Amino acid sequence: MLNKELEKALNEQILKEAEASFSYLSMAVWCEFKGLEGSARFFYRQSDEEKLHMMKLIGYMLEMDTKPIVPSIQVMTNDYTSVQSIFEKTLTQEQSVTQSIHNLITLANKDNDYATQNFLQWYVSEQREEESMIRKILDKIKLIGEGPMTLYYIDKEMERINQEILSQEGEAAV
Ligand code: OFO
Repeated sequence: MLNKELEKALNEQILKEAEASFSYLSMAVWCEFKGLEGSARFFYRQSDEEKLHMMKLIGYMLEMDTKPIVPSIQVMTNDYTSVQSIFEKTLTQEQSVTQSIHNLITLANKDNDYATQNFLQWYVSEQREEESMIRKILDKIKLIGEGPMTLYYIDKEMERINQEILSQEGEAAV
C-alpha cells in the first residue's frame, strides 16, 4: 500500500492529467471550428495522450493495492484568442505538470518508496520531451508571425509536425 500523503498526491496528479486531457480537447475543438485541421489533429492526439498518462497512474495505484479516485472535471474554457495563445497556455500547463511530478518524486524519496520513484521516472522523460516540443512549436509560430494570412502556414507547419510525430511513433513501435 502507498502511504497516505503519496496516495493524496497521486490522486491530485490523476486530476491534473485529466484536466490536461480535457483542456487539449477544448483546444482541438476550437482549432477545428476555425478550420485549422492540422492544429486540431495535434491537440486531439495530445488529449488522448494525457488520458493515457492518467490511466497509467490509475493502473499503478491499483497495482499498489491503493484505490485511485476518478476525478470530476470542471467545464473548460472553450474560447481562445489565437493559436499562439493556445500554445503559450499549453507550455504553462505542461510546466505545472512537470513541477507536480517533481514534487511527487520528492515525496516518494522522503518515504523511501523506490517503486514509486521508479514509476515516476517515465513521467520525467515524458515531460522533458513535451516541454521541448511545445517550445519549438512556439518558436516557429513566432517566426511565421500571426495574422489571417499566416494562419494557413502555421497550420501547414502543424500538419508537418503531426507527420513527424507519427513517423517517430512508427519507428518506436518497430
Ligand atoms: Fe501528462 O502532462 Fe503532459 O505530457
